[in-house]
Amino acid sequence: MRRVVRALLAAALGLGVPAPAPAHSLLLESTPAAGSTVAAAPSTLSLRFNNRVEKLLSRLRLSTERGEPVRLATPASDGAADRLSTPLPALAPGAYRVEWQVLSADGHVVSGRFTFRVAP
Ligand SMILES: [Cu+2]
Repeated sequence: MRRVVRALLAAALGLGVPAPAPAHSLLLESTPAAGSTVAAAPSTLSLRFNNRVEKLLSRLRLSTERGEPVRLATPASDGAADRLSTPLPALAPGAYRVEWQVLSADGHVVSGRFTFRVAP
């Protein structure tokens, strides 16, 4: 009896385990870099991933340290397949938060966030 319960439990848990995903997107680097302070306001926000991302189904969001959204253009659909880039408006000195969400080549949605600072 107990063995049956254990087997059922294992089967139920097994359903929740995702298949191995070698093509899962990871953020490798960005400009500005995560946690960095840049001396001059950057003109472009660029994120590089470990593989191709579906740009039309990916999102970049930027907000100030007070949580006010900074309006961004749609990430460029040209350029390298593993990059998301968008031109930035003139950023005042202060801290900014980048939130990204991408659809990986393997179909998984991956998201993350980081901050950078524009020096006064
Ligand atoms: Cu994945």
